[in-house]
Amino acid sequence: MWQLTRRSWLRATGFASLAGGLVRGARLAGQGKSLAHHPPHNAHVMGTVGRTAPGGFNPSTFLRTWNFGELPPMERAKVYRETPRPDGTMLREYQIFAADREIEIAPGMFFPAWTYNGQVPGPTIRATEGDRIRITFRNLGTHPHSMHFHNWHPPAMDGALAGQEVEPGQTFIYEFDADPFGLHHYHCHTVPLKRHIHKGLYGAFIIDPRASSGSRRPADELVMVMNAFDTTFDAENEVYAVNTVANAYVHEPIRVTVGRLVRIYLVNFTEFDPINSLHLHAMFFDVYRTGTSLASSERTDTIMLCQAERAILETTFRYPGDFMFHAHQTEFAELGWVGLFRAEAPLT
Ligand SMILES: [Cu+2]
Repeated sequence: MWQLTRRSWLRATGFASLAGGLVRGARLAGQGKSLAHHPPHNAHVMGTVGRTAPGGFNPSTFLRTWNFGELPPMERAKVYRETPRPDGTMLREYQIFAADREIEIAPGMFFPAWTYNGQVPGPTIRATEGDRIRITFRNLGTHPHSMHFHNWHPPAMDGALAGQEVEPGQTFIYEFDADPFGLHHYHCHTVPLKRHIHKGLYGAFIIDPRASSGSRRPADELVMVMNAFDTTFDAENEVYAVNTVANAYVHEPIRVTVGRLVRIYLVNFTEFDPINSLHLHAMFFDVYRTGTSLASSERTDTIMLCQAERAILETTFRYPGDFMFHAHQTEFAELGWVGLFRAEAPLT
């Protein structure tokens, strides 16, 4: 069993060798293969050694995926369907299930998660303002769960009120209109809430403005959910990340193009810490808090969000090269919440 506390973890591993702690403390993914034999790459930044197993959750794919766009058409049709309606809006139908699953949060390090559709964060749901959303939610897990959306909806669809837990083996259909436009999210609202959220039951929910509300400029769009994992069950996190896997974007930098607008959908689902933040090196970005306005409220290089807060960030890379981004609670960064953008000149 995992014995390090967060503080002893920090003492044991230090700034540049988180991987040592991971290798010591974690079950190894590879059979008989020591991760410690791999030379640390990107050793100039703090990080983990090795990669998570292929075939599992891929943070790079997750970044640019919504409405199950990563799946082959036949597979996608089993979980997502869109039907045009006479008024020009869309009926969007989703199949979402809750299931217990061990997930890999750093190379060789597993966390007993509760998931939506087997992944943490859950699938990103995306609609246009005015669309109708219908979600068939099946609880295949071992505890009561629900889906609680942050948007306008009638109380019967809240997923948080007495009697709205969905028992194991049961199904509930959530149905509501996509309103208001903005960056929202969903999460389980079963008590004890902090445990149900922390175990992994949350996801991003994007509502694009309808034409009459205006539009956002075309951009390279990225979904980033800040999260963390308490691997010792002492209500303190040992591993921090954006999109679950510690240091994932150090090992596989997010490739962006110089001169092209980048839009980040940033959601904070960190449990046990009051806030989380994102700082982008050498650049500034425009902030649209909750995404409910098309006018930016702020231009900065650091944004702080409490749990369930979210913001759309827009920026354009001026220079080619690597740009670090991380939580500016530096302790979080040292425990996995750091990544890189790799900006490349556009193809001519
Ligand atoms: Cu739950």
